[in-house]
Amino acid sequence: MAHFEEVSNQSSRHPKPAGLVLQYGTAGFRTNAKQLDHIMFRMGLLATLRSKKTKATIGVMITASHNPEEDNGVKLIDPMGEMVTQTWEGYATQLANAEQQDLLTVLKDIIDKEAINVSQEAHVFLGKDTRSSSASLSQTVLDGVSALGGHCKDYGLVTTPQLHYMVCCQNTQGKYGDATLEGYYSKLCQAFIQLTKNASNRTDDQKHLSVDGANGIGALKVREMERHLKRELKISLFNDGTEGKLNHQCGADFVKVQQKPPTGVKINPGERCCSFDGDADRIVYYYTDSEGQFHLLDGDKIATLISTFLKELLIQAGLDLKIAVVQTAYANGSSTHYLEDTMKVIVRCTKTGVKHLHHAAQEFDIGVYFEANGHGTVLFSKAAEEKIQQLAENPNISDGKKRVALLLQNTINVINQTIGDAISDMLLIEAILAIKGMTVQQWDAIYADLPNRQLKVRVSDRRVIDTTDAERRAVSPPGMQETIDSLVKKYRQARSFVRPSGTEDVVRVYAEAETQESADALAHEVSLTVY
Ligand code: NG1
Ligand code: ZN
Repeated sequence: MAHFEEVSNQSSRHPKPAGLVLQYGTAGFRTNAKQLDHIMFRMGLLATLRSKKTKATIGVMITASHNPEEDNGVKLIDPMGEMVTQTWEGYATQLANAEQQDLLTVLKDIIDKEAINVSQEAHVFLGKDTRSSSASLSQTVLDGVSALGGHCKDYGLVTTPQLHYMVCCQNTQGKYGDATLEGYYSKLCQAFIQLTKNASNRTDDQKHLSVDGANGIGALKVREMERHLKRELKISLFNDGTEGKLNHQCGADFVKVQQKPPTGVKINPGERCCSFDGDADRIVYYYTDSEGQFHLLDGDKIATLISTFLKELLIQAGLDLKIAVVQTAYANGSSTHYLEDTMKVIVRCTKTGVKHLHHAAQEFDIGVYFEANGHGTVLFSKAAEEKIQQLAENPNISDGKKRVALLLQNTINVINQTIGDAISDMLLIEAILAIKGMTVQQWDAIYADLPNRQLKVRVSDRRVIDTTDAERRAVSPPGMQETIDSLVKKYRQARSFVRPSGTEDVVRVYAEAETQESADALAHEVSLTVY
């Protein structure tokens, strides 16, 4: 077949280093950028096949998120803007690891297994972050797409969630919005401005927010968006990439893991600040108090704020919709208690990785999902959106209920439901704080986090650790969980678990306890049991 000759010719320009084995992990392929050229070519091929199979547009995003600038990565986006399915993650790994001479065989195997009509048209949307390696790697994806006769629209520099959004808009024929950056900014910002009309007398201080752009793509996109905000949100942007290094001593991951403010941000006591990560799909908030003490408001606090707001609106609207919060093992124990015992919302715990949270959230009318690190969004079922629309259009309801229905509609519109999105989450949080007339301190005071610590341990083979119960318990190596259990018993309000990372060659240790000293000591002791 003509295409295969072209694939064969082109692939010799993007050879695989013999013996190199990489795996499509939680966030796609991710490693040092120098090892990724052949991967990009092959993911261009695979995205084209996925498009032929689904008869829809598929996304390819080049980023390594919060990892260092020297790394890069790639992930595929399925038609509705969600992560690619598990079977295709498997194909991605097979294709990535095929030695040069076996590439066509593996490709044909996928085509046969999936009964793909190779002459079907294919469309791919491509995006990249600001890493220095991203430009040439994205050219290589283009080579892969064209080798199989696919069409590629290159969006250039975009955040990961922006590309997810474009793919969803394209495949829903514009029902979700226009598949353009202008369309994205105007949908989100118009909804934000409508929401803030429900906030009375906002002062300039309340409209002001400091944003740490992690020296990445999020900073560029915040700048692009600003004029759409019509001064309803005044952003002081720090770490905008003009001086500092991507993710270095800054960004959401740094702030969350180190539990301290990023460098490069001017923080005035009491003022709201937030940090994005390197591809702007995560956000965390924080402030320092008058004593200089740092306060972090992570994904758990964000999920609590959003679910409280939505639950109140549903009660006011008289809508009987089932709302749930989806978390992972990293969720602070205090947040889970607060949500279950005080808020009385359903809480689910899934494995780490947004695809797991996303799927669990889809089971409810409204599913709020957040990883503690600030990656998350809210999903509304079709039925929930319809009920809200019917209420908004009902001529017989009171003005009060009408206002609540419109609030819910604008809340839906400010949210990027395809994936966690720092920009969209920021607008939603800012709108909620404005509407509730709430300061960051009042938000923080909803519940007190249990002190916690996260550590990384380098081991020779992290795969020897196998877990169960949403990664909260280790089933191998034998005896390890029993040791962890006995260590946990030494401390009050303590919890700890270990799991192999899906994105780095490390084992992660998490511990929480009544005091920071206990959490630190427990994390340290548990890390010594990992070998
Ligand atoms: P791993 O490396 O599997 O722990 C990390 C994050 C995930 C998720 C992915 C993808 C933690 C503890 N883990 O996964 O939540 O965001 O990266 O970026 O934050
Ligand atoms: Zn990210």
